[in-house]
Amino acid sequence: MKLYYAPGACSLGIHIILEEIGKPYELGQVALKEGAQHKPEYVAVNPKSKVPALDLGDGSRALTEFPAIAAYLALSNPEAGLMPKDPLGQARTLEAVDYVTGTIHPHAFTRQFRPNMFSLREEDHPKVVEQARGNAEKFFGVLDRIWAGETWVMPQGYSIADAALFFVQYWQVKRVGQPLPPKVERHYRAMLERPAVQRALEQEGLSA
Ligand SMILES: N[C@@H](CCC(=O)N[C@@H](CS)C(=O)NCC(=O)O)C(=O)O
Repeated sequence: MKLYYAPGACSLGIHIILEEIGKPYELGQVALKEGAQHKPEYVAVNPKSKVPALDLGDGSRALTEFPAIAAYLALSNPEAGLMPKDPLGQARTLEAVDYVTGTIHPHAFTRQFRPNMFSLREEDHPKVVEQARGNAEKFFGVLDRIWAGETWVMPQGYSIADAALFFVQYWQVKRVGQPLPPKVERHYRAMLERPAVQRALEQEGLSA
C-alpha cells in the first residue's frame, strides 16, 4: 500500500489513519507547489491530480477522495477500532468526515489559500479570503455546538472523524494563526498527544 501525499496537505489525515492502523505502508511525496500533480507520472496514479491517493498494491486504480479512503481503511482494519460498529454510528462518523472534507476544507481553507479558484477577478480575492476566514469561524463554531463526544468527535471513541478534523484544525492554528472554539481546541490538543499524530507530523517535516 502506498499513500501519495504532500506535507501538511489534507492527506495528513489519511497519513494519521495509516499510522493508527500500524501496518507497513509506503509514502510517495507529490510536490504540489511544483505542479507534480499535473505531470504524467502522477496523473497515471490519480487522474484528478489531487492528494490523497492510496495505491492498494493489487494492480487496481488508486483509491481517491478522503472520505472513501478513510472509510476503506477503517472498515478493512476493524481491529484498529477506527469506526463505530453500529450503522448509525458509522453514518454519524461519515457525516463528520464529510463536513470536514466537503465544507470546511473547500469553503474555509481552499478559498483562503487559493482564492483564484473561486474568482477569476484578482480584485475579488481579498473578499474571497475574508469570507473564507468568516466561514472557518462559523464552521468550527457549528462543530463546537453539536459536539456529542467527550474528547473525540464520536461518543463511541476515537475514529476516522478525528483524523479528518485534525488537518483543518492544524491549518487554522498553524497556517492561518487563528484560534479554535473550546471543545474543538481541546480535541486538537488531545490529537497532538497521540503517538500516531506525532509520527505523521514528524514524517511530513511538520512542527506540532
Ligand atoms: N475531494 C478531494 C480533495 C483533495 C484536495 O483538494 N487535495 C488538495 C491538497 S489539500 C490537492 O491535492 N490540491 C492540488 C491541486 O489542487 O492542484 C478529497 O477529499 O480527497
